[in-house]
Amino acid sequence: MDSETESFFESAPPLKERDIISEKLKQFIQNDDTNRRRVVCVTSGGTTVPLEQRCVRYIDNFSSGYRGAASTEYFVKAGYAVIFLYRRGTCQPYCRSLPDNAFLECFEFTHESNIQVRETYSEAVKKAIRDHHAVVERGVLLKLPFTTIFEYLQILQMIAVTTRSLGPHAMFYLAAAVSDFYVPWESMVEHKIQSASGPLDMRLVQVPKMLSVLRKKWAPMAFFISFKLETDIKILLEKADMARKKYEMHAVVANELLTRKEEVVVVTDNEKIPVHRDRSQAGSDVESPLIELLVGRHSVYIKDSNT
Ligand code: PAZ
Repeated sequence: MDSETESFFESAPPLKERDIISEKLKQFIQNDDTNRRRVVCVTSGGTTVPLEQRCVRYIDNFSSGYRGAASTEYFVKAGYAVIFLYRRGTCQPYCRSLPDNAFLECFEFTHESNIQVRETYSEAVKKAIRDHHAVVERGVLLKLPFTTIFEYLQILQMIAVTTRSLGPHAMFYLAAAVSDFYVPWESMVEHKIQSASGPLDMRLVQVPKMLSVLRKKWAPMAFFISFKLETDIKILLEKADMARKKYEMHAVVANELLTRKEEVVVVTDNEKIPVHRDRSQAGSDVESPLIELLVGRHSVYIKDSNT
């Protein structure tokens, strides 16, 4: 690890439940007698940057976690076991077709004051429960929540180190929107910042580029997909390709903020492949063809690694 990365981890607040997470991860990986199961770590949602140690205020970003939740469903369908590293409170797999306040909207009282599912939501609720129960029973989904940039990177490191034994069968699908700047723990005030002190003057430092360490040191055999988001379409593909080369990603998925649910471009070493939602199908999403494409590329990678 370079010195910036080391000092990030050394100064980060200790991860709560580190031992429990470590045990869950070990069991999840061992839950495979053939050791040939494909495992993908899907990261989802945005990391926060706390401004106070006893955090009242924080910097956040827009990510809803839809991409990660939808992709998780398609990876499970394709036979993968999924470690879903997600931001607390963001979109969850198998709940996408339910309303935000599903608990209140989907249910109603019967005449006998029991609870029943409203007719309009009946099929969506049944499907969500059926699909979710199936993955729980098969033990193919491990959900690990994070809130801050500190939690996210510490858990990601644990996942990488634990899945190393899977070699090329492990995939990282890094859809989370990760903060570029943060306040180091030791330079953060302990208590709530007081507005009476006048304008806020605060220095944010750059988050060390963990993709390099993740790819080269923590999980050197795994298959890596990262994401590049821009709001200016003119620089998107160039930036995606730069990231691919710099971090030696197997592919970078380029997307633009406003059209991210309609189309993405998968940038590899010799191609730029546009992937669209099937607009002729109501309720279709871009994640379905995207995961199909990436699963195919991962198969080739595994085959090539074994020869
Ligand atoms: O979470 P969401 O579905 O609202 O958005 C997905 C996304 C745009 C966060 C993801 O596709 C992505 O680009 N993640 C990486 C963002 C970045 O460049 O840091």
